[in-house]
Amino acid sequence: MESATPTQAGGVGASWGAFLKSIASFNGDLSSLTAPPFILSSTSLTEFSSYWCEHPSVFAAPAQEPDAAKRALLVLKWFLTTLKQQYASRSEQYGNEKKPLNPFLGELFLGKWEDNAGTTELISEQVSHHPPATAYNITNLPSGVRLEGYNAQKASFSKTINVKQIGHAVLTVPVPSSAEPDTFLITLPSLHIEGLIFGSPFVELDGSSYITSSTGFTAKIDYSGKGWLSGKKNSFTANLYTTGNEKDVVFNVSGQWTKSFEIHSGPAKHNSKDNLIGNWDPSPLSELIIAPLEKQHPLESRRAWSKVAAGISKGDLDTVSLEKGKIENAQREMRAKEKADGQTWQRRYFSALEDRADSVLTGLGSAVGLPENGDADKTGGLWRFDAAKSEVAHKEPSLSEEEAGKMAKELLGQ
Ligand code: HC3
Repeated sequence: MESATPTQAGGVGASWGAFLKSIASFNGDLSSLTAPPFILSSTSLTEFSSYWCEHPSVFAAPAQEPDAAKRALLVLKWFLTTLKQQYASRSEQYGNEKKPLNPFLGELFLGKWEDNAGTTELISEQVSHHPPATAYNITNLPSGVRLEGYNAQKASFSKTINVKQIGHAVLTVPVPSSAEPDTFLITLPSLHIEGLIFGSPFVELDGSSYITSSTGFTAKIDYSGKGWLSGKKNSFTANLYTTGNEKDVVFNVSGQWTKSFEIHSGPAKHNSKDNLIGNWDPSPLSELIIAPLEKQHPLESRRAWSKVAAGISKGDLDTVSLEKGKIENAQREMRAKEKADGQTWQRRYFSALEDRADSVLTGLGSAVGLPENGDADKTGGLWRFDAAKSEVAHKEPSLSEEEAGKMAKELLGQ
């Protein structure tokens, strides 16, 4: 993969310098960031939801565990194994994190994994455009383990781009021989971009994030990077304790989220070979299966952005801006039409909880510092998977070519 070094040919050095100047004064909305052409990615942010489940058997494993503390540990382990994919997979070797495509409202990314964990389904939908927010639902069918969530980003500039993630995820785990599932509320880590000045951007996580369970366990994960004098990049330490009592550490996990980590029982101060109970070394990923372009719904990400993506991969910037412009204009016109008709865009798989309390946030939010409204004001709503809508979408006959063409013209200008 190419590296975004400022020494690349074609006056890239100059445009990188201009980019660095422009980010020093941007307004916090990452979608408004104008990046130089060589740093544009042809992957939309709706695709990033798949990073949550590239090891489906690790995702499903907690459903086999009858003990609540060990189940919470398996959930923590799964969460930690997703970090490499989420934050480092796009720039593993050289530091070439690019600017993803800004999803349009209603954009979909659908897929499934088929492996020794059975079938795991992914639904990702852009549920809000201003502010931009993506919602997702992932279900492992045999175990019934299900993750749903939504996220948005708020950026600021201080030495580099700092990104606060807004939103959360909820993991529901059926419990062996119990009618009540275990519910886990998950917060999202903050991140910043490193290597910006050298033209080789990559993500480093910072601060802390949390996972709290309905059975009374909380994990706090502290992230740190390579300092000037000490430390390894992508490091973390995590403590799993009984909720409300941070000193009562049942398990601790430490290592590098891009490499490997070790799990010990009890607090870290007692770590030795004797209380080492497990470890993780990155293992092969399960491949996400997505429909071929011609079988996809017109709003599915890869189909909708295919002309833009082709332009990006050929370095044909005229095509990129022409095709992007078509989508943006069609979307603008659609929103104006909806406004004139007093209508709103109907999300296909998710609904915003209007004036209704969300039981997960009400019950568990305070343990991890999440407000009961799920930051709905910053994400266009408190989004939850809508099983009834999903059933309708599943039963809908696929669109004829003519219908698909009409929809693509109307919504995407194509
Ligand atoms: C900040 C980010 C866009 C958002 C990405 C998120 C937070 C999206 C949700 C996923 O679950 C996790 C995730 C991982 C990476 C985050 C991206 C890293 C860089 C990108 C910026 C918009 C790009 C900035 C441009 C440049 C050239 C400096 O890299």
